[in-house]
Amino acid sequence: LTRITTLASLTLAAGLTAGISGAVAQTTLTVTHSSPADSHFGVAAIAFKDAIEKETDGGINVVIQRVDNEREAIESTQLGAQECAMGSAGPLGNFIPETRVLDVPFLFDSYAHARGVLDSEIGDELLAKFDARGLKGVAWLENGFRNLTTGSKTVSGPEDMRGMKIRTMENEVHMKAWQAAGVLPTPMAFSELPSALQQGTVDGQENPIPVILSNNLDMMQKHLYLTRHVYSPGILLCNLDFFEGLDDAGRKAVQDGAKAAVVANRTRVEQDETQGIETLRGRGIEVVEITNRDAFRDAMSGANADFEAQFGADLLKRIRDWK
Ligand code: EAX
Repeated sequence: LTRITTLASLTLAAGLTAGISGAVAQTTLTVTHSSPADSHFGVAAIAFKDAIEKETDGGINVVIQRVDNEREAIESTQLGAQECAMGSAGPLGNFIPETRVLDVPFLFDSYAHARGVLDSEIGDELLAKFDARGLKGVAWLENGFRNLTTGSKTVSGPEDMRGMKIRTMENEVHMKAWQAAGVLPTPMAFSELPSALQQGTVDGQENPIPVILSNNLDMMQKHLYLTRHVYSPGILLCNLDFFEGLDDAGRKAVQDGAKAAVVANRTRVEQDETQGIETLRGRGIEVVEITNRDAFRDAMSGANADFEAQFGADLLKRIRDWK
């Protein structure tokens, strides 16, 4: 009798387990980003989640989490403590050095140029480098062209930037280019920026319109110069073992989710680049169009020989000439 009871309860327990986990096991995918929900990365995360959950009928449950530090989010994805991360590609070169080529100032002329390169085999070749570092490069997102903002100091040409302390991302290509222009680059995580601006530890910072807008950086700065000095890609990456551990349908759902994220992200960047600039102007920051953009290009070009040595003149030319 005892034995029969045991068998019956084992069967019952097995049945319950199957019942709880459903017909197909549910997988949780946590994706982090460091921007407000109402931003170019916030809407991308929501599009990613909605598309994946719909396609897998809830088989993959996507949890969106906001974190402070983009570099730490990549690290934690690499270690498998979280499944995926999205955000600016600013700290990415510290993990996948080959991607640093994209950070060269004045490399891209327009959004169409940058998107064209990232969507081409050049972008795919770079994504393929992630595997060797335990990461799956799922898709290139977009942060946008970066613009200079300052507090009390004003800038009418690049010579006015000499000696200024400008907060940069933890990105050595950006830092080298600023140094070439005589700026004192001050790298720090984005989460440290508001207090650095408020306390006057730095004279200014540089970020794309979607970032300035969604984080209200105009409240801490007086002047916005539309320098568009460097294109800042975004990235969606996942832990490689996690991605490869999914079945075919799961991997396809993540890739389709990424496509939806790219569309939502780019659409929002475009909207911010038009209406967003007007919103900023209306809120009171001085918005200055740059007519001498070539002078800024020349001022930052002192590091170009270094970049050619580091990335190869051929690759740089291939990107610059991309049609
Ligand atoms: O992800 O660190 C930065 O300046 C980034 O552009 C920002 O956090 C958006």
